[in-house]
Amino acid sequence: MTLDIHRIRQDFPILDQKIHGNTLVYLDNAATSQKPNSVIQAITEYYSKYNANIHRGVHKLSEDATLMYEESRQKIQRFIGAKKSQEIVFVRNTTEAINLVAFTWGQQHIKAGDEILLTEMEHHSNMVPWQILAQDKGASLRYLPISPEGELIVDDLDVLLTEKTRLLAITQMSNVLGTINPIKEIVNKAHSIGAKVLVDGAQSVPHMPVDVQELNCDFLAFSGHKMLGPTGIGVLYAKEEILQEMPPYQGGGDMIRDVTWEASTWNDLPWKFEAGTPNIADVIGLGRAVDYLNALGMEQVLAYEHELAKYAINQLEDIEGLTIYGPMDKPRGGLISFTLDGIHPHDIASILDQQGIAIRAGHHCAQPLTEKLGAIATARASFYIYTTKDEINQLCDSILLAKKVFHL
Ligand code: C6P
Repeated sequence: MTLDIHRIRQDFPILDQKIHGNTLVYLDNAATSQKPNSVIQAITEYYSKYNANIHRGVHKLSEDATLMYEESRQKIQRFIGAKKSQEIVFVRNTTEAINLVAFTWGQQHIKAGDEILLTEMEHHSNMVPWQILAQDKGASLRYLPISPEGELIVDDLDVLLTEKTRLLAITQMSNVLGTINPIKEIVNKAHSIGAKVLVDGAQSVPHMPVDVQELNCDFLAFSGHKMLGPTGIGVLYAKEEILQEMPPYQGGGDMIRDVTWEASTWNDLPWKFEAGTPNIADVIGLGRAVDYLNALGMEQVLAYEHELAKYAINQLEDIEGLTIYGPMDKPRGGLISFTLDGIHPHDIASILDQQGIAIRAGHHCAQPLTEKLGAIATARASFYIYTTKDEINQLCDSILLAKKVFHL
């Protein structure tokens, strides 16, 4: 089954509008995706029909809200192949999920002299929390390098994974290069020396099948807003035995079992990590986003994005003075970062905006990587299930127009 893109587009009301007089071409999906009607409706329905706090009331509205909230958790459990729904913790986004691990598991397990291994293609969200932790504990950070083609030099793990390595924190898909990393092989190597592995799934979970049991990763972090869901909701997956041992991240309502004047005991998983009234509406919205993706099939989503990336590379390669970053002849995520001789990426993005085309320009929260690529910034076009080849043609035409504007 192939995706019916024109049918899919009808589910996304935002796409049907003019920007500066031109039909919107939304190519900033790696930053955040658009939302289908079903997700928007799920949120409206919650607020208009059964808005109530969860896990507290015995009244009907509270029971309904609790049911829907916990049902979303089960949908997400199945979506990523987790063993139990207790392993799914709701947080705000990928960033919060990683911080949660750094400030709980990390505080517990990282000590002076330990090493945390990252890669050169990490987003700031998978660097800065580890920098803070390492500085606090007197641990050190090491980085698995990338090749000139924008792929991890996996063989270097044999040197970089040492008996001091406690954690490897790695992205499954680069938000700058589009590289898809061989996580399973990397997890096996890290586990063989006793290190835990955190996978940043911000760019992978929305775009490809991800099965945590198959990957055997210890932690997986991802955001709802990049996978058709609302903003303000994200997920931390962790193996049950690890979550059991981790101390809570925040204290307050819902995460406790018993409280006395002196001390408290903790609720069962996963609520031990969900202090206070959670983001009920957006959890329900995320559940609906998962339904939408399941109906399409993640294999199909991945195949379509591979096709789009290949098509875009073929078109963009023909533009003189344009440099594409990341693997060129391998299946890669549906995003392309590029620079154009003589025009700053921000100027490209501004000119494209005038044509109704939304792309992102900058370091994409991966400043060290962008510097390593020898660029101050890149322009990035990122695709999703509603992107058409015609939109990629428009992107290329507008880049040619930008060259004309700059007399290049
Ligand atoms: N990257 C981009 O335009 P949050 O902001 O917490 O939802 O996601 C953070 C994050 C973590 N890891 C990776 C690989 C990411 O790509 C992102 C978000 C966006 O590339 C916003 S900077």
